[in-house]
Amino acid sequence: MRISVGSVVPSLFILAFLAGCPVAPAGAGDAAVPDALSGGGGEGGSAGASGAPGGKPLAYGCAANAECASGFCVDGVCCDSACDQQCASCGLPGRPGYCTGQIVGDDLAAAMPCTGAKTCSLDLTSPTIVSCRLKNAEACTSNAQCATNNCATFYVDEDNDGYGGSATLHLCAPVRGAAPKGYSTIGGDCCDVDSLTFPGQTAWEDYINACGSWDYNCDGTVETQSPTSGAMPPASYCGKTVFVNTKMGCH
Ligand SMILES: [Ca+2]
Ligand SMILES: [Ca+2]
Repeated sequence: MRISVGSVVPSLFILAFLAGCPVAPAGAGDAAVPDALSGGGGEGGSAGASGAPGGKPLAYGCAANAECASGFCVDGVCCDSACDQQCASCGLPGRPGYCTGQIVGDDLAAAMPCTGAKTCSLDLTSPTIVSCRLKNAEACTSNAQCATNNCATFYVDEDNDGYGGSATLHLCAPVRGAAPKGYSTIGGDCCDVDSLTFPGQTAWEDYINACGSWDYNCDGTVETQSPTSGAMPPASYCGKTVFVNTKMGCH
């Protein structure tokens, strides 16, 4: 039995989503499901549709194909097909006995298991409906590769001030998910080795930062005295030229 998507997908998709019930998959990953899969004998044995099936109806518990009237024992229940496509299951809640697309979790019982770095998911960007894609924290280059449909950019935050510098990492992540330890979702840190220098910093320091700059708030402007109190660097900086040829004043 072929699992098709066809014109019923939109309504099935909505119903399944509301009920927490998966919808029919288009096939193994992004590939079509071959008709020949339906005669393949499932997981529990070799009796198959052409053998001498037992009498158990769909959804009844089983350990071998021969126990089922359908000839297919899949995921521990008598199934309406071999159901060995990637991200398809016959044991999902609400649909036992019927081969159904699996939109969450690993699929270990498939001709091409979906596990390890990947997991089953809804593919909102293509008509495939279900597909095997990268788990969270796996490196990615595009949203479509991720089970969450989100390939996030994280910025290396070396000084742990909440703002990352120019170095980035792209990982699959939940939408608006938190950054891994050592990273930030916000970039723009012009001195990522000084935790007192970051975008939006309002506290002015009377000493040059670890990058040799007086641009303490990363706005591209050098502040050689406090914009609020007018305080200036200590006398030890008097007359010295620091950062982009800015000669410090004396006081
Ligand atoms: Ca930082
Ligand atoms: Ca500045």
